[in-house]
Amino acid sequence: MTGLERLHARVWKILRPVLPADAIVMGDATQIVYTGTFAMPMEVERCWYYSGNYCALGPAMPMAIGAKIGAHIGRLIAVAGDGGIMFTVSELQRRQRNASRSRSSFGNNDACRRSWRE
Ligand SMILES: Cc1ncc(C[n+]2csc(CCOP(=O)(O)OP(=O)(O)O)c2C)c(N)n1
Repeated sequence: MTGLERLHARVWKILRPVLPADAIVMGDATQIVYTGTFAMPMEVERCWYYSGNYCALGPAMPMAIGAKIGAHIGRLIAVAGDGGIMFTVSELQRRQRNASRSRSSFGNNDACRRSWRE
């Protein structure tokens, strides 16, 4: 693992015991989620989601809100980078109104701004 992957793996290691086994993780196309695909131990089926097939930025927050409201999922987190969340940042307002018990984490590693500037 690279140094960054080790750091991300530590985050997942801290998160795992504080999340119920059936908690859902909605991941965006972001480095910490890529690491989570092999570093986050998921014991219950259909609890780990990320846009791996098309690698689209932005679906984590809308998917989390949809699961919370539509499927009444109990514990759920959305994990998105600072670039990915900007695709759906207005969804935060909807979350506040309709799904305020969900949690989200946005990692700002400045990589998007750097790549868009180059
Ligand atoms: C809709 C869409 N636009 C552009 C991309 C290309 N893309 C993939 S990852 C990425 C950067 C994501 O940055 P951030 O959310 O900050 O996550 P990081 O990987 O830096 O942790 C970009 C622009 C994409 N996958 N989907």
